[in-house]
Amino acid sequence: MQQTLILLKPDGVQRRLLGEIIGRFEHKGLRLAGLKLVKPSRDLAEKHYAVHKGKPFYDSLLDFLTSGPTVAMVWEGREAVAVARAMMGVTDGTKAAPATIRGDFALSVQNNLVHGSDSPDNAKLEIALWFRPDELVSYISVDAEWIG
Ligand code: D4T
Repeated sequence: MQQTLILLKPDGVQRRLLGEIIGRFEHKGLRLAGLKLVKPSRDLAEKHYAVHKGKPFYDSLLDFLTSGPTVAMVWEGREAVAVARAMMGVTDGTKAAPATIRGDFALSVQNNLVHGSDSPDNAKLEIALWFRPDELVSYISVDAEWIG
């Protein structure tokens, strides 16, 4: 079963969109395997966004991610990485399609509410960064046969 790391970034928590956004992943049929509220340290934020080090927006991005509580989640299901990315919409909220999370709730590029892993390999690395193995819960959902 494929897993993906989803972050509800500090703007999502501050704007009280947690329930709305968790509901979307839940209703899609993905299964929650891990969930916690974190105020990310600079070290964690640097590791998470290491690929962007040196880019003009890097420092501002780290300030943003460390500015307040973030909800870290692991969602799993068939093609979970691609499914979650499609549900999030493109990075720039002004260009994200309606009915995506960013399309419905974001105008900003930086403050775009959610992060989702961009490949199954990166998902594994990111999940290991944000969660200890014993913080993830493995179980069978009772509606699994209906959801596929
Ligand atoms: P994440 O990684 O947060 O899921 O976002 P994306 O996958 O959609 O976008 P990304 O990796 O290209 O960018 C990561 C993060 O940086 C912010 N950002 C990006 C920014 O502030 N200014 C910029 O010009 C870009 C390209 C937004 C998301």
